[in-house]
Amino acid sequence: MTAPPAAPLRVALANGSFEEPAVTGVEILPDASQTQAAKRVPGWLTTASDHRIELWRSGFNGVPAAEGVQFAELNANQVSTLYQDLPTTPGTKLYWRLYHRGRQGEDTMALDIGAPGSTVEQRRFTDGNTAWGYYTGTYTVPDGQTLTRFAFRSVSAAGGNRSVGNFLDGIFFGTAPYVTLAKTAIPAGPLEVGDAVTYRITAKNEGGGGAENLILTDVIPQGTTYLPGSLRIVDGPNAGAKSDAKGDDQAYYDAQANKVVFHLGNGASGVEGGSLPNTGTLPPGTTVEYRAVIDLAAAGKHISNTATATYENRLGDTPEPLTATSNEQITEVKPAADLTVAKAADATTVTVGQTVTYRITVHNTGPNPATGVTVTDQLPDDLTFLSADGTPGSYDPATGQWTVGDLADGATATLVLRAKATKTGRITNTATAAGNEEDPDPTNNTDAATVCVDPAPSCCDPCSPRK
Ligand SMILES: [Ca+2]
Ligand SMILES: [Ca+2]
Ligand SMILES: [Ca+2]
Repeated sequence: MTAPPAAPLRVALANGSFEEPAVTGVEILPDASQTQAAKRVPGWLTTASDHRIELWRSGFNGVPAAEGVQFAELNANQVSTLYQDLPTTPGTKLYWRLYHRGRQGEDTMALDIGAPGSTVEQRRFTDGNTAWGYYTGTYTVPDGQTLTRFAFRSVSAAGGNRSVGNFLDGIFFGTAPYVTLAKTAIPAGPLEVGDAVTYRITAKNEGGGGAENLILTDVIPQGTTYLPGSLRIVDGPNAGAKSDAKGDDQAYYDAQANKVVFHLGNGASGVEGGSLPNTGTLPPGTTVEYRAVIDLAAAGKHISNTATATYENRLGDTPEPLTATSNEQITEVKPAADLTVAKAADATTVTVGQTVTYRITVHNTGPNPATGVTVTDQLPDDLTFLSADGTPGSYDPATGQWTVGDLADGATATLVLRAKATKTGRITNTATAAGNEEDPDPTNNTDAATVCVDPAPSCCDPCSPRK
């Protein structure tokens, strides 16, 4: 199993929507550095000497949140900067978006990004107190910068007091979504023709932003047949069994293209994919499965298959289409050989003392070579063994076993078996073939021949009841 490519280092703000911890009305709480405090604001730090951050509940003083039910005021008791420091990989493109609003009138704040201690102003935002302003942008991490500060600085506020005003909400700063797919087969194998195999695919978003319109597709592997009614989202959003029909839920089987399709993530529907949060929010990602039965054509081969997904990065101005490919899942299938047996006698009626000659053939209809082939044909007491010619192989009259050995795909072996009739009556005997490989059709492994033995000299029909 090949491993999927390693994901780039994820960058994502924590608590960017200020939803944690839940507050009533307005609360001024310790920042994330104050680990001794039971109730503090995770993710965010402030330059204020009292380490306090002000959170508002949506609707307090008539101000609605831009996203979720809470937002922040930039300064609590002091004029300060609100920030997070995030490990970054130089050269990485980071996306940011935010909502900003004035409190008493038009407030202005600056966004500073860079190494801690040497941040650079990216942009200023001025918004009034009647609506939230929405802004987006990008930032590419410079050479050598392995820690990046993302900071908001109060510039001015309508009331004249810089510690009042500048509401913030719905902030994202981080890397693009990056979906990884991991595929497994259960059981791992080797499997036999006719076995059912469960394919399970886990999608995780190792990026920062949500993976939008996430659609996973898996073409049913060559050498297998989709098992109807086996679509399931095992865990993650919209978990549960899904129908094969298209449009009624988050998955379907496309018989024409012979593929399964899953719409994944929050808000996924019968018509479009949803949004898969990053693994900081949803560590196990989301897992789907379906089942397939192994075809005879796959006998002795390897079944290999990869799943793919399409999704979008919507952090920028226009959606960026992205794809993900799983590891190649390989399942070994044991060889199979369909042996068939035919048996005939040279005459249907003989007299006591005459020789009966049987011709027994064993044929391998494949698809793989057969090994260790034997045909068991035990002569009944009323027949005395005379001779046997196997082509190939030899016949042991004591055990009744014809040891054929290997039989190539399409090959036939023949045994000519001669025996002397010693008693009148109807004699039926049977030849049965077996080999080391799985036989997908055991019903044709046996054949029988019947001979009537008359008394010598002939006087009557020995196969009719005696008088
Ligand atoms: Ca919020
Ligand atoms: Ca369906
Ligand atoms: Ca057979």
